Amino acid sequence: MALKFITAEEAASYVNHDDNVGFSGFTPAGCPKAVPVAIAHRAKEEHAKGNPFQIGMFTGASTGDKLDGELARANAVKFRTPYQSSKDLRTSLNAREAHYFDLHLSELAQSLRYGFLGKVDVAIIEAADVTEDGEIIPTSGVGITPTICRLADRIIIELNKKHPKEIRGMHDIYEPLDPPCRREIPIYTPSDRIGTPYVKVDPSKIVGVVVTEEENEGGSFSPLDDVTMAIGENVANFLVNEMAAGRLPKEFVPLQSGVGNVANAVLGCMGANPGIPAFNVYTEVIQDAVIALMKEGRVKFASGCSLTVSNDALADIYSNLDFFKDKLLLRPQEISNNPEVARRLGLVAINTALEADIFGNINSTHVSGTRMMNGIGGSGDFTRSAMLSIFTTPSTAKGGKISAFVPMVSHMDHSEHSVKVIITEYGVADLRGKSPIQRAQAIIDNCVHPDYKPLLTEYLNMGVKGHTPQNLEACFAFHKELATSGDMRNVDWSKYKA
Ligand code: 0RQ
Repeated sequence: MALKFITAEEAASYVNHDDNVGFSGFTPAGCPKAVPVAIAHRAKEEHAKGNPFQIGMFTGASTGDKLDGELARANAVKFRTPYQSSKDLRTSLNAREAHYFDLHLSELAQSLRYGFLGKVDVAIIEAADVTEDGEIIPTSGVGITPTICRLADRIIIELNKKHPKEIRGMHDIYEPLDPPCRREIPIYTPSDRIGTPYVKVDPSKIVGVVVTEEENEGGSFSPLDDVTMAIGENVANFLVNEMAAGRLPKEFVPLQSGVGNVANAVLGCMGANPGIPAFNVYTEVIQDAVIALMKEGRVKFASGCSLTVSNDALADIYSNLDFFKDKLLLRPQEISNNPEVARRLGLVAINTALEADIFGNINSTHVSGTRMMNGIGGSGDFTRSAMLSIFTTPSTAKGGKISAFVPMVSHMDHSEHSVKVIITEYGVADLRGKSPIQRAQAIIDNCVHPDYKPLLTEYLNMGVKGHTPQNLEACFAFHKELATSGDMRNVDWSKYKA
């Protein structure tokens, strides 16, 4: 069947008010750009005429500004799931202008198949190639592409010429069957291929192909500072000690690491540490540090859902495909983040906390318990199922006015039952096998900023009875103090003592 080539504006005309739209990609990698911008224009035009125009959005994870940013600014978002990190969308979610459902990333595709989230009307897919018989080669991120393509009534392809057709072979597309027919996902090492190198769709559903040459919306990393370097070194040294103690195999285990500067620094420090052998990565986002370590022979293979790399790193990969093609594999997020696979491979999972409490519970998402930051992302998929789940965080935020460690988290994403180790620039709190009071002591001794150690020690010693000595009158005193004086260091416990 011949493909129909259309403009982005024509493509946007296939998206109607109230439609649920699924987008390819994972982080800005692999997301469509031209069609979302055209949909945002259409929304603004309709709004100017006094007509409603808002869509429901299913994405892989966060997206680029041309997707989330444009649609949020056009007030075109009715509903959005799962992870986001757009400043403008965040503002809109926190103003409750758009409804946001924060979901574990591995669960989205099956939730769509199970019908939990409504219909998928349209799928908009960035592709490096598409054939007349319906074979789509994704670009640098996969996300939920296979599932939305299968479920959607209409498929729009953004054929982005910035991504070479020759990346065919870098993807492994697999969708599990649904219960009661589901079998094990047969991945036993990160490099195992279990699917096809393309997404196969019914070509009659492709309503049009928009040819683009859109630049990748690749971010950049801040220069490493003393805090991120110290966290990275503490993680690397901790892992070397774990190997020496025989708690990690000498061949090492595959690594999962979150996104951002800390994650990049951790990977860099692990690569530089001679005590850690060359390792494999089984993760969601493959960042710049992985690519650099691959070139040095320190990372042997990386399986992920996206190449969330700077434009320079992506250009490097594309101009050296012979080197990278047998070392990188991009999978749907249902597989890259699959708890079954994470448990089987025995991952070391490293994610970043927004806030932790002294008993080991983690808040990854809500500032002061109310304002959404980004979302849980894949952190829950991995934390619960990894062999060793580590959270990293700088000990303070906002110049020391906020302690990353509080008596009780103001929102909980990962509980004390899943979190095994917490690491800051000051050191490592190993929480395994410890009672609540022992965990609190380990965190205060090893991770908390010196300004907050006396305050948290005093909290622990208030004489509250019970297994976990939470003072229900005082457990949010840090947050209340931040709201009133703007500095958690001003907490005065005498106000809370009888
Ligand atoms: O604010 O940007 O205004 O300076 O939060 O903090 O230290 O720069 O760290 O960029 O790695 O983000 C948890 C949000 C950390 C992220 C979080 C302020 C701080 C700064 C960012 P500014 P940093 P990062 C992979 C796996 C959840 C999901 C996850 C995240 C800004 O890592 O979203 O792990 N993780 N997914 O000043 C108020 C606090 C604060 C605070 C930090 N306690 N209160 N503000 N900040 N702590 C992703 C995917 O799955 C795709």
